[in-house]
Amino acid sequence: MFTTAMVKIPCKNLVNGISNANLGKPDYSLALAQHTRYREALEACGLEVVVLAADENYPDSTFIEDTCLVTPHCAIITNPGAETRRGEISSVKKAMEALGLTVEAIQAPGTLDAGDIMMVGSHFLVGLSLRTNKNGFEQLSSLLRKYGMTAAAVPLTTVLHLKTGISYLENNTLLAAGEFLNKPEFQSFTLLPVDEREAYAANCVWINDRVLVPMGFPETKHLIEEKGYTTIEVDASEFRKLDGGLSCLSLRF
Ligand code: CIR
Repeated sequence: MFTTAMVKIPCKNLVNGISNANLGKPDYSLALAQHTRYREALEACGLEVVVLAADENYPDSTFIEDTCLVTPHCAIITNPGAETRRGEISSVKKAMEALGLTVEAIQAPGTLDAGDIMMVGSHFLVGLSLRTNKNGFEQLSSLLRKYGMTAAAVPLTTVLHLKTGISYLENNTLLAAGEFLNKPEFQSFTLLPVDEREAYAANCVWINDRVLVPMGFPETKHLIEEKGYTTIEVDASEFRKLDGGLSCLSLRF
């Protein structure tokens, strides 16, 4: 069960965030409204939401998930793979310390985006991507070991982050698209295959037996509901324009 979420308000400079989506620039007012609705959805799942102020120095900083992995034993501040995002970590570190969490950190030359990390109980699957390197994975792995947790690496080929293409819905159930459907690492899970046309919806968020699903992907929503979950649709169109999904917009712990 999660009790808390942390989000960071999108800054106006969001429109200049990193993007390979080719979907045009986000509309800032719409992004703000969608972010508010996202916060309300987190609250509807019973979470207390800690809100960090917008920071114009970091266009991508609303994608707070990448900056920290929060485990039941400690918070691990990452070293984001994109240079323009490295400075995002200081406000998150402060906020984690203010909550009284034990804080660890990944150091250069290791790089790690926590969008590459999927938690399955006390085991963490970590995508090796353009953002997360082997050194970052090894540092993470040894930090997790120190607290009695484990990690395994999953080399990625087509997606930005591991959780771009896969979401753990607890109960040994994985929502998966594309390259993840055939990866040996995932064959022991019950796989819910996301249709290629709805690949964006492979990034959903399980919170206390509810699942946040991006708006506009009816087949995936149906697939999840058929398994007995209650879904909450949240429009993420403006964040999608920057390659961001629903999970990227919060830390949940
Ligand atoms: C980036 O390229 O870093 C941002 N525009 C999007 C980050 C999305 N985060 C995530 O998938 N965890």
